[in-house]
Amino acid sequence: MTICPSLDLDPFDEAFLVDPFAYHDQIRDAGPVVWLDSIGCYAMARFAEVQAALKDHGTFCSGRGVGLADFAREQPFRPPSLLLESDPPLHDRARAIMNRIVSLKALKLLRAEWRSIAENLVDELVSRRQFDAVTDLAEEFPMRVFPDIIGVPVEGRKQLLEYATIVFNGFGPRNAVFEHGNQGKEAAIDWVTAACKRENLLPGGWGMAIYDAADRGECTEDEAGRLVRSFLSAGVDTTVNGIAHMILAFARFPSEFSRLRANRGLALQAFEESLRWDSTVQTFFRTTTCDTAVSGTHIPKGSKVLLMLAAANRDPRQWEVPEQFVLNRRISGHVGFGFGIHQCLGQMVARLEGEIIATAIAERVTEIRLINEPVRRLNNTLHAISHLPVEVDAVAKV
Ligand code: OVV
Repeated sequence: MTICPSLDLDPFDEAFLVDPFAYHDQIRDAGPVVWLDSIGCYAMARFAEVQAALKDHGTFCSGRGVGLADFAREQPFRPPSLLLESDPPLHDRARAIMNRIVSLKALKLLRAEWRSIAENLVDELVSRRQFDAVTDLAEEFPMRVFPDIIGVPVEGRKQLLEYATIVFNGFGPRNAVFEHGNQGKEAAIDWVTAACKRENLLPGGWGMAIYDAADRGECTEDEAGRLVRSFLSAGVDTTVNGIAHMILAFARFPSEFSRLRANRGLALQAFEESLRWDSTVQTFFRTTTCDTAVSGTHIPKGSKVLLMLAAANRDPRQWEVPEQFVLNRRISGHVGFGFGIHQCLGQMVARLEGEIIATAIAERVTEIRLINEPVRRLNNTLHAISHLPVEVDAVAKV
């Protein structure tokens, strides 16, 4: 057995959260598994070990929470998610209900309408030349399409973004980012709790479809509400920041954006690669169910292990020039959506949103320039941007 190296580094302090990529080499190079004194847990940042741990859900479980808090010792701040914070067989039963709702067939129905919403939005932004790629685009587009699909009340939908901040900060320690980020957002919890109820969901939406499953006896009424909550927790801020970082990639790598303009068939690849390049969900934890060994390093039973997805997605052991956004690389297997049984349930929704935005931009814009550096919004889990002022050149009208 190798000795596990100990690092004096806090992956949730402000300097780290501002620029996590500046610290990943240190963690990856220290060893396949490291001990982080700052938070008192193990961490993995190399691609091979992160992917293997995600695959081995029997050893690296989710039911004790995927944040720093161990649900076996601490009361979670909300009832655990039946999908994210659960293990088989409960997880698989919940996932099956959701998979039937978020189906290829359901998504096919959305494409044409989402395209026209994206085209109208991008037309308007291009005519302005200068806009905020976060507030005017990356937040605006998902907010125009996603809440309608779930069928939540129109009044107060902005609360979805505030709620996501609370949820994703909650996976980290109770640090300054958690305290400041969550301040004044308490009302969002009440709004989401109400929005998950049967009587507040619109007929025909994915939210009500879960209650239909409850009516067929597939889950209880309480479970149905909690599954709606998963849609509302995971469905907005993730795609917001995925789209924001894709636009940032287009601005930082103009030759790759030109390549996309020359071949719009690369739109989906562009979104996928942007997710590898700057992974929205930076980290999730697992808890070991038994003593185990990872590449020769012993990890005792009941340990919290930080899986650094974003670091794995830039591991030079796996990727060539990982810090560069490159459209034509072989990208399958990246862990931006996770891997294994918990792999992102909404990944097809996210991809559809990303592909549609990449296409609409590539059709209308020849160049995207940053007017200012991105303004970061620190979050314990998400790599997030609050403002991204850009200037675009419109495609010449013929
Ligand atoms: C992937 C994710 C993030 C946050 C919340 C949930 C899932 C949930 O299932 O509630």
